[in-house]
Amino acid sequence: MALEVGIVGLPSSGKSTLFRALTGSRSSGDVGMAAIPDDRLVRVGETVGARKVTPAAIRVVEVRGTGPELLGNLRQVDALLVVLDAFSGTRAPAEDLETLRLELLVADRDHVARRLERVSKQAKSGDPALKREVTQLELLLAHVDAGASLADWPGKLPAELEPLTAKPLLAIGNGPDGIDLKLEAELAELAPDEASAFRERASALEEVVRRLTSELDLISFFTAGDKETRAWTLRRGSSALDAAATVHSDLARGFIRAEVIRWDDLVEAGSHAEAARRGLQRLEGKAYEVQDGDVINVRFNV
Ligand SMILES: Nc1nc2c(ncn2[C@@H]2O[C@H](COP(=O)(O)OP(=O)(O)O)[C@@H](O)[C@H]2O)c(=O)[nH]1
Ligand SMILES: [Mg+2]
Repeated sequence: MALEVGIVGLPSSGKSTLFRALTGSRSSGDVGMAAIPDDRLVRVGETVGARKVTPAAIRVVEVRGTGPELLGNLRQVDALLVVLDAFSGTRAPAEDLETLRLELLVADRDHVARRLERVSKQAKSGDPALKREVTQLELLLAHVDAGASLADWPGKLPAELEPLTAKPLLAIGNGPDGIDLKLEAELAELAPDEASAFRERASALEEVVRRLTSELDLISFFTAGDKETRAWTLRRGSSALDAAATVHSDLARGFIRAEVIRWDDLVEAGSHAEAARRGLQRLEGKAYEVQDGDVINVRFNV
């Protein structure tokens, strides 16, 4: 599954502008895809003569308000991007960030309260597991009502809760001292080379990818075919089997071995055959820990 981020912020902070800067799409829909720029992928694609080069992508979801119901659409995302108005001179970004955090807390409280209401009804059947959940939800609600966040809960949370307050949060100051989103949204419509001539710094997309990579501890691996060469993201520490599952469930189910080579070794050798001749390609099992920049070919059997 692709990485997913949610854009939140107060009205007119620049949410739609960030959406356009990341996805390059003119319309500000609710959901779009941002392609992760990666020079290594381009070089690997050239080396194997790929007819198609597909970057890894981030699914970007914009919510157009801060009510609990709208924010509730973000329970599946991997991280939240909070846009703060630092361009108009009329806002205090640090205060707006606190307001946003409070909205997330309220959305989580609302979520727990709704679930408690539903599970309480079901628990009337006498099911002991449901009764236990009611007790736990009551404790959680008291915890949140005391002003704490679900992220501070000492025990294990029911998995279905997916608290917003527990998600990594990247604050994006929209303005000349942070990311100039208005400029970035305009540049996102140009060809990358053309756009970079207007910039002194990294693009909004590069900056967001850099921060997400560090916050979520992500790595990239590549699959290199002449038909298609493609980049994928994983959490650091993931196994060859996880990598296989990212590409296709069949590859994980029928996993035999993974042929692994570092991307720069492949580029240096000039082809898979030459890399193999030089002994740069290894055979690894399911448990192998994938390294950033690995080129992986899964041998499988279904
Ligand atoms: N000057 C300036 N205006 C911006 C910037 N970002 C957004 N705006 C303007 O602020 C208004 C609201 O932006 P928008 O992205 O629609 O905000 P949203 O309500 O959070 O989606 C629009 O008119 C934008 O053109 C910026 O970095 N600089
Ligand atoms: Mg908007």
